[in-house]
Amino acid sequence: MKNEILKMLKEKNDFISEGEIAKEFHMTRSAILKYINILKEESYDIDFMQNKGYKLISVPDKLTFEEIEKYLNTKYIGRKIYYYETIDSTNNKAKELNKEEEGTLIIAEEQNSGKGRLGRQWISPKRKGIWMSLLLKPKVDPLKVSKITLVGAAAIHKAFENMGIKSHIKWPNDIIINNKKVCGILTEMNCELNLINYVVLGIGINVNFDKEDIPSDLLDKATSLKIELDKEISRQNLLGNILNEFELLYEDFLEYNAEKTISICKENSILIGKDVQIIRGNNIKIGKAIDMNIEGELIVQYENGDLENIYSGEVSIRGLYGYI
Ligand code: BT5
Repeated sequence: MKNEILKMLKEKNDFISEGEIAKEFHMTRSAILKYINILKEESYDIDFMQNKGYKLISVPDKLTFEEIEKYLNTKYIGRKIYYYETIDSTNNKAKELNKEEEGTLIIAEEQNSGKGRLGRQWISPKRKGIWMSLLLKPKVDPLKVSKITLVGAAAIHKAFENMGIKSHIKWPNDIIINNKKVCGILTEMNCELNLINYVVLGIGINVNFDKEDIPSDLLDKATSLKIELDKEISRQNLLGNILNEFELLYEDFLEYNAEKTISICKENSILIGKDVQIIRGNNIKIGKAIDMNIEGELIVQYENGDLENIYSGEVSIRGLYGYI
């Protein structure tokens, strides 16, 4: 009922009398007041005037379904959202919720054990970023799952572009602005032989970080949209945009082997054409990234002319002179 009252206040965008609300929802004035107070506790700013009623003044900067719905035009991606103020890791929660339907989104304002790849830590301060995981159930060969990371990267790149933000994709799981990482992706899968039970696509985006939010040891390689653009970015609008772009590219992945994703990742790659280090544990080789194939593998050429197709997940790629 609280959400219905909120919807009514939003639609009216002006004062609305207690009588009108009471009539619409068949409730008493004290019941209305109870729900208004709950909304206020959730940081909705609601004005009240004796002879005019209630008016919604402002909504909180929260990534709840109610607040992003107006930006969404998806069929199933993000249509059900589990929202948390604080959580250990949205990827862990998504795994717990694996029986939910495809497209369910787990989102938190803050993670206290955010995870990167290979057990690395992902810093996720409160309300400064988008920390989310999508539950997916693609009916494809498990070998194709690494491509979903690229679908996520391409969707984020496009959403940034829609909002006038220029970025590059660092194969396979980073988005880069001005040579620093603004977003990382962690894809995890649960499968049996050739059947996928579920995939969790975890996305972390540094949106409104200030420099002080970045630990000193990451300052040379991490950044945020706010730092690079010198203004706050609406997380709600950005999240809606990402989910919209993701659904289109995910459908292309399911039907057409992700042709659109591959071309976005190729055209906006920060690695192709550059000398790179290919790091497998303690083994480091130097080569040049020359292309990406339709399977989403990075093609590297070594000094002796040999070519290698690199499958995402098996290696780390670094530029020769620093992070990129
Ligand atoms: C990644 O790992 O880039 C994947 C990050 C995925 C995070 C999301 S948030 C929602 C979901 N729930 C989770 O628990 N995780 C996912 P990797 O390529 O391994 O990069 C990790 C490295 O990036 C760390 O070792 C740090 O050096 C650096 N790092 C940590 N936090 C960062 C941040 N907020 N921004 C940029 N770099 C960061």
